[in-house]
Amino acid sequence: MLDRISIVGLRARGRHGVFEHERMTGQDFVIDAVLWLDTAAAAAADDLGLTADYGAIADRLATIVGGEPVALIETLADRLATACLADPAVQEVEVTVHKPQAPVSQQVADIAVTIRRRAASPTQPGPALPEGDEEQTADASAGADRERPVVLAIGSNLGDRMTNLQLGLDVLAGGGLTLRTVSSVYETDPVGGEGQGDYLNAVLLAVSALPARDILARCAAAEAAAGRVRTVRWGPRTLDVDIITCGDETSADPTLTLPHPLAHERAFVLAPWLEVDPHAVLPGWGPVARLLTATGTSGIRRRPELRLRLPGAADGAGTSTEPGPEVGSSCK
Ligand code: A4P
Ligand code: MG
Repeated sequence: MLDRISIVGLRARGRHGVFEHERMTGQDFVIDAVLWLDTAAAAAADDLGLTADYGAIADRLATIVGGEPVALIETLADRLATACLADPAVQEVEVTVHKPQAPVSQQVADIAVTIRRRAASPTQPGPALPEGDEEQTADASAGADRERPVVLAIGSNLGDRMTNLQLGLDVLAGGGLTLRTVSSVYETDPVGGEGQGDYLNAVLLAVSALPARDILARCAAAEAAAGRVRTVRWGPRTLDVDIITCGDETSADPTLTLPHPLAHERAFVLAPWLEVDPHAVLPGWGPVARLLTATGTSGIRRRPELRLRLPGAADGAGTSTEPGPEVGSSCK
């Protein structure tokens, strides 16, 4: 028998809908989310870390409502449910999206859609591993009981790129993955995939005792919350989250290759990583400073005026929205 935490009447402005005027002017959406989870351990220890942090979840929901517009409230509800399930304590969720100002010809008090979703496993939703990967999975989980440094790279080149990146941080944080440092944001020329727009990239330093595959599941949940749909390899995306390193773990599994197989040649990973860790070493490849000298930094522009906020950080530095014209300084 599970317990319930309810978030009721969260109001946020969004631009969701099929009509042009809905995209232009926006309207209020009201969200209810019921989270099913076991709160017994948290209650016994009186420890927030053992339950769902409803404040953090409410922040994520508001970010999604205010973020990339979608046509259907069904789609919005699905993204909100995914964000709730990214908290590993949450086993099941019911999300209601109210659209009281929906443009319908009859006079109505409210239009709402309610969906119910369950975590893929008792603890964490995540991508399924291919058949026959059990042995590899066991390897990837080795050492899971001790905390180790994790380096993540995030990138976006579709929609409101800063909102997508911030949402990525918000969904990734917590539940066993502690974000410690976020680099500056870099505007970068797209690598691979013709005819797509520039990316915003950043690197996150984190620590975690989670098995690498659980961290990958959190990456997938963050991508899903930002509305990522996998279409073209190396194609444009609202949010891409890659694990660059997970301690000194190595894996050749295509589902989770560690270190990331292309990190050594990607200036859009190396430059922000070097910024936050001048002594960084990419296992198997050597010092990041040397790798960056080899790749060079053309096509990489630091955007100091764009700032990402570590979830829970009390420094008051909010997410900067993207100003219109390009004003970023060149990266050496
Ligand atoms: N996967 C395996 N290892 C990892 C890992 N270490 N971290 C698997 C994350 N995922 C890993 O990724 C495909 C599969 O890789 C996943 O199912 C996961 O199980 P994807 O994100 O679905 O597909 P993708 O991103 O289109 O392909 P790929 O090969 O992962 O591309 P990348 O390496 O993510 O590169 N240019 C600029 N300037 N900035 C960018 O951020 N990003 C890309 C995407 C291309 N060009 C870019 C940028
Ligand atoms: Mg990727």
